[in-house]
Amino acid sequence: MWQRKLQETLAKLVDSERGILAADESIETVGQRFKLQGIDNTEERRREYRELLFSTPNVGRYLSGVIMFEETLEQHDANGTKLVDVVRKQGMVPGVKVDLGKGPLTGSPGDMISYGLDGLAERLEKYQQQGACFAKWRSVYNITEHNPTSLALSANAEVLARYAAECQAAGMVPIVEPEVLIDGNHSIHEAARVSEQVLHSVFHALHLHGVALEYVMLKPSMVTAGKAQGRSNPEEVAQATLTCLRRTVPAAVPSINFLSGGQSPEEATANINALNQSRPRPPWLLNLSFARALQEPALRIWGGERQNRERAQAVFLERARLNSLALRGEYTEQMESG
Ligand code: 5MM
Repeated sequence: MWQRKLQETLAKLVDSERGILAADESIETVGQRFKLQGIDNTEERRREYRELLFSTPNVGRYLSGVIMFEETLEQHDANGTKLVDVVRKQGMVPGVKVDLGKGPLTGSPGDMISYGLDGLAERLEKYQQQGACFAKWRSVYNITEHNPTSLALSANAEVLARYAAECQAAGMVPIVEPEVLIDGNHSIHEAARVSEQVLHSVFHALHLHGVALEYVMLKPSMVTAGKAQGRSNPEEVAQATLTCLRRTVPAAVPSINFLSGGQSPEEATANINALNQSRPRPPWLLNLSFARALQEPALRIWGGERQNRERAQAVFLERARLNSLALRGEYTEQMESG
């Protein structure tokens, strides 16, 4: 029974030419993004902004789903339509971020652990009544000389697996998001080593908790050098990322939807394109679930001003279109100027 429900959601969500928009920034995170553009972080501003994104004409051509923040599930557009229904009318599936943020992992200085397992089953039930069909949980891993420790690897894998098992039991597709942070001066080889450890621990825990991998989506970081080293070459990123994924992710997983993690929009699109040009093809779809790399240009143009709304929507649609081309391996950087 639960398998049928999960399969129905996956049939709409897993799409070789449409990505997933992450619009699940918590109030604090959206506040940081708004502050850079001089926009007040009020509930009404957040509602207006999310309405702008979800109601962009034709955006459902390029996006199959939207990850929302729990506040957004209850909000309406200017005409009184629930934002969840605005998403649905575009042919996109509504989902929700269900972790409750993160904090220091006691006993492991420099590492973090995500919160939200207590009461999760009740919250999943509520989110489904509000219209969400899938969920997302993020765990975060720093790369330093000492991090992540083996404790951080096992503790975060454990919570990701417990979350995924709860979601499947509740009939919601879990997106499992272990984010290896781009911050720092580490090499791409170091990022590859850590990413392999992280994914290995996560899939071991998913197995221990009896999570059916056919009904899970993975949202990892791409393997890149640390931000202080500058932009990595897309072919190198694709090769390092695929090597890591082939060693750790079973073929049963239907789709891998990368986060952008602080890459520029152009860089993230070029990397997705290189991943999809790689041969031989891997067993999973190589897709995306970006927040910043899809939203940044539109947010900058909107700037909180009503008169910029249509221009911001046009820019958002174009970013989604270019990423859709990248999913087919048909994107070139020359397309950016046009
Ligand atoms: C890594 O963040 C996720 C993907 O976004 P990027 O493509 O910008 O890296 C994103 O879904 C993230 O989980 C949300 O922005 C929520 O973050 P917070 O920190 O507010 O929970």
